[in-house]
Amino acid sequence: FSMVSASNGSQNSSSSGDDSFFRSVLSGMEQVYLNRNPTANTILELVQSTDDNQICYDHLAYRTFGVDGHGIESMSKLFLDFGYIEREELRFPKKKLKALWFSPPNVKGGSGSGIHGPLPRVFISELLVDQMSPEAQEIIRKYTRLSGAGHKHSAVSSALGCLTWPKPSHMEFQQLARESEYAAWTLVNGYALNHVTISAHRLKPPLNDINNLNQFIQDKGFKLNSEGGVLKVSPDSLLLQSSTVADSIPFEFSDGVKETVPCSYIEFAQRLVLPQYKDLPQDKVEEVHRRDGFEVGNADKIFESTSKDQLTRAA
Ligand code: OOG
Ligand code: NI
Repeated sequence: FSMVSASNGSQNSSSSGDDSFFRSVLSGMEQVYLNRNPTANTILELVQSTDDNQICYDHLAYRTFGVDGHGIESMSKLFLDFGYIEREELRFPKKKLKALWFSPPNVKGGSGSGIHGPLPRVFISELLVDQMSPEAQEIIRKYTRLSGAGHKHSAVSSALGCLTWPKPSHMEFQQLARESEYAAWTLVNGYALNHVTISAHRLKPPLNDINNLNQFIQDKGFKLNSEGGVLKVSPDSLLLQSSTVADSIPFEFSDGVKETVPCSYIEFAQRLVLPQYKDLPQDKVEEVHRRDGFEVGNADKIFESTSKDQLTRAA
């Protein structure tokens, strides 16, 4: 009799790959993120140690250059191969960005914390490189060209914490930053995890209310992104988000200049119960009964978590 069954709870279905391998890849990305970003690392520890909270990630986010295969599809491939489904597109014309989000497969298991909990949504954006100035395009295309087939190995790059192209000069970084802080961020951080998002409503009270969580984070001395107000609220008022200001890390440019550059941040999201499920008893409410997806107005402000304005503003 077969000892392995497709329904043994480990979700090793032939169509969506091995869950344990997939989570190991995500875990590598998470490790790079935690090592580089002390704010995110400390906040995760603080929230977890408060009342022995289990952390569920709402989503993971990545940034890319939308040019010659280096865009969203370079990073989405991993997730699609492991059962994720492409959902909606979001447009940010002023920032010259577009994004896609993906929902996770319905796998059982994942009873741990973080990457070992319920699989998160994924939010991947790309810079619309064609719309940039010729000077900016030249810099971006120089590095994506130097990356060769690197975009086919974005997951390896993200999990190892290395770029798929050589380091830029300080001048190139600055020139890009003047036109698009997103572009400059992506040039020095590549496929590194841009942020993880803690699912606020899946924490124990009182931190399951995002306002309490925000207060908790600020009381511990961390700065939240204040763009358009600390709490970002969707028009239907069912998706509430906030985020820290990104940490900075020392970076040595190719010309020897050493300077700190913005790295990653951590986000918090509370998804409220949809109106049609408002009468469900609280212990019957699951993630599927809550507001799904993302919101352009919220996201537009959350992008600013790595901006110079937010990094240099007084606390
Ligand atoms: C993504 C910003 C948007 C969200 O949840 O709406 C976002 C980024 O900074 O790359 O994370
Ligand atoms: Ni996000």
